[in-house]
Amino acid sequence: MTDDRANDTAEFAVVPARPPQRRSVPTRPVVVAANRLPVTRAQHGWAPSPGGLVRALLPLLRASGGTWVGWTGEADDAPEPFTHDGVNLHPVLVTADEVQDYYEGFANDTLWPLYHDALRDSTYSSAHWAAYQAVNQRFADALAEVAPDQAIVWIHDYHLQLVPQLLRDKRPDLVIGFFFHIPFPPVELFMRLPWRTEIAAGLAGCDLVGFQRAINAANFGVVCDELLGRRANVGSYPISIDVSELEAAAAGRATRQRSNRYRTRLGEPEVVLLGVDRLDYTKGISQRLRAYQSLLDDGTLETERCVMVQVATPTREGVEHYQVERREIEQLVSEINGVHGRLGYPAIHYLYQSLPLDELVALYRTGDVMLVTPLRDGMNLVAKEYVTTRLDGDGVLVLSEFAGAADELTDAVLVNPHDSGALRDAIVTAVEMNRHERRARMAKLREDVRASDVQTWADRFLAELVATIEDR
Ligand code: ADQ
Repeated sequence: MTDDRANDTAEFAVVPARPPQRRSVPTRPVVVAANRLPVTRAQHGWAPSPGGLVRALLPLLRASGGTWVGWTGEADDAPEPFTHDGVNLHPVLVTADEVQDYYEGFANDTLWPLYHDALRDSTYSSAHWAAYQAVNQRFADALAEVAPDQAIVWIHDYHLQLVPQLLRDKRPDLVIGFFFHIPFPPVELFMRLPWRTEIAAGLAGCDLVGFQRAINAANFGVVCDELLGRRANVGSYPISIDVSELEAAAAGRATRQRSNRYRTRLGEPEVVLLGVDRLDYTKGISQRLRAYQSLLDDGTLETERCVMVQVATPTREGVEHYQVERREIEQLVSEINGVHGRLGYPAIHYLYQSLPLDELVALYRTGDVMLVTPLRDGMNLVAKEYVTTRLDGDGVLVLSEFAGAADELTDAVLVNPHDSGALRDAIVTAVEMNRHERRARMAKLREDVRASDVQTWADRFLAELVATIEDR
């Protein structure tokens, strides 16, 4: 990399990604169910949770008089239903025991690892299963109570797989859709689950089950066929981000100035390598750090030239696999800095923190090489956020083939992160890529994300869900 990225100030003009139009979206009221409500408790009242999903769905709920059903995120906390910013919110109780057994236990220590290629051993506990059933029943009861006649109910993610059939039994008038944010595993792995038939039957209560990738939909099709002897209505609906929001956050002098300050604080390196993930073993952070370490060890990369920044958001700290992963990452960071750091210039800057959007975006603008190398990921929004914020048209995305985003973002440097040699090669390719190729690839990546934002995703899923009942 020989040219000076920091001096490159030409930026794409920011125009709205898509006019705010509603297409064939439902005339029926929409009710959303997700493990978490779209708000969290703040010092005074409630604050909206960040994220494209919330921004995409709230206008729909507001316009249709619909409701969002979910947990506040705190144990034993179930306030009366309330309205926030024009949207009806219906809290569902999760007790302290259920946080352990339903949330940390069944959802995040049974289903999460199994659905992510069994990257870690799952726990199979009948007490956890009983809590999962109880919470799913509570969600189904709440939905049956709040859903208006003939409403559309859109259920999100692996925490709530039993809800569709439980709800269908109580309310046959409803249109029920489900979206998996995480992968759905191949039948060989799914069959390990002692409660596989109950879960498949729970999902089969839907009119439409949506997945991130076609392969996930096909996996579920096989499971339905083998366990239930029937076909399911499935489709792939790759989720995206709120392009306008991210572009607006990235535009303007404040972001550029912040990014320049970051670069100065990093010691004006020629190349900043960046990783931003939840601290989850599926994200491949330790494999990425080892690849960087080995490139420093053999002198392929030098700290006079490169620096790495890894931001890891605290997550699921009550689950042991996460505690182990954190220890491993922090051990690696300290080994790398111990051997390769210089006074005042660590080889890797590590933050175990969640960052506000303006800082995150400035960091994306500082990262010359973005390393998104999960071992398995439903989609991965960080990859889409990175290219969307690169209004300067520069930057290289290294992207795992095992992230759903790889289906769309084919102009990234694609890599198999299970192959340590390939990971090393991909990093070197990205670091050495010439300016012409960087800009050509980034232009295509930005086009790909702009072509389909989170609103398009929600509109498409709901339109296809409503279409399914015409065949009923
Ligand atoms: P996640 O596994 O949480 O989501 P991802 O898609 O990468 O993964 O989304 C993470 C979000 O958190 C991004 O919006 C990112 O900006 C934000 N984030 C990450 N680190 C942060 C930090 N340190 N500070 C602040 N924000 C941070 C699940 C699935 C994914 C799928 C999404 C959406 O696992 O595969 O893409 O749902 O369907």
